[in-house]
Amino acid sequence: MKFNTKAIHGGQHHEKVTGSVMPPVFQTSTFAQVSPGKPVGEYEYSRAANPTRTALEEALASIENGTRGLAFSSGLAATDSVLKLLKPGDEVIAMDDLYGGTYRMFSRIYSEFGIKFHFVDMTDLAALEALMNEKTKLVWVETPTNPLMKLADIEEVAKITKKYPNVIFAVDNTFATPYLQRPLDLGADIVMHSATKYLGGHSDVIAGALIVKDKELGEKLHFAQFATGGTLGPMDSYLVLRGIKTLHLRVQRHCENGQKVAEYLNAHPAVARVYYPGLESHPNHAIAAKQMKGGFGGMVSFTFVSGQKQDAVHFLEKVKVFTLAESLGGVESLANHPALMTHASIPAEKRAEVGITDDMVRLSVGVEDIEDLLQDLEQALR
Ligand code: P1T
Repeated sequence: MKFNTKAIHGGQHHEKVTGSVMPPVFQTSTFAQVSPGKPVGEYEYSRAANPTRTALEEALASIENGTRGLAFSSGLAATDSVLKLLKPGDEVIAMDDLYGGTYRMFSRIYSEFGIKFHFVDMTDLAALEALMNEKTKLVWVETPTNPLMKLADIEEVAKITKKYPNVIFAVDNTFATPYLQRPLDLGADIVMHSATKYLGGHSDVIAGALIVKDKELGEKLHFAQFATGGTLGPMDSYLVLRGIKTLHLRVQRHCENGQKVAEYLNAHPAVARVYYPGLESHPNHAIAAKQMKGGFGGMVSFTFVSGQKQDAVHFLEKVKVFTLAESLGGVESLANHPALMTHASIPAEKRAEVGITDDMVRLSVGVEDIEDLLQDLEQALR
């Protein structure tokens, strides 16, 4: 099956009793047993598994070309289950630009448990290779990154991690989506999503996902999830599954609009720098063209010629079609100030070191008419 067909049918089948085309929302915590330990069907308790969640998990595995999908109560709950595979003394090498909440979990929760984190710019493969050692257990990459839109070459990172048999290579594929980029096919061991974003696609659910090819790794991750409880509820599972059915259509439009917004901003006299992998001037454009198939996504960051935080703040107060809000990946356009909002949990010195400036705005370009989006940007920039 090709991608668009998989988005709609992958792992899906009619409900057995009524023929219902969409899976019912099995809004139940538990399932009857005929004798102790012998449930009526395949299910016992919804923390372990629930049929609506199973339908979503099979769709997730299908669209990322994995064998197992797991649906979590948030993107961070998904990441948390990966970190639970580690032990004190283990080392993690992570991209230096990450969603603020991921950075906060790594630096303030798991580093307290004796896990050592190295944050490095993985557009420089030699810098990654120099940090790899026998204690390295996890390499964590966002690509494109949030909010600087840097790209790591997944195939090249996998070649390095594969030299170390005990290293797991995980890719946060939230920004690219499996429509554009399938990390498991490029050598990653785990794909992670904030399903809150493009997979759900309608800004109405908080959810996360992990997808793997290796069955044993899938079992370990399911055990961590089941044993510590970060599972997605049936209604939210239904909403994400519903979202996935139009993922390909939405992402096509996000890419078209994203490219036009990036080009418009790039030519605007008030704009200093545009961060969008679809611009030829983007330092990692060649990697993007190689590993993102069919477009460059809907996320665009930019800074002001004035370099002034106040200009970014005023712009964000003025947008009307774009909504000033955290999050991304929904059909509606959103605008965000990373330093004050999504990345405020990263210390100011660290933000400055990585390049998240106070005059930076991040746009999640939605699927509205492009003329309305450009007019809105124009009036707010004015
Ligand atoms: O919010 P949650 O579903 O827990 O997902 C966390 C997360 C993980 N990875 C990436 C790349 C993300 O962007 C996020 C969440 N990000 C935002 C809320 C944001 O506005 O950037």
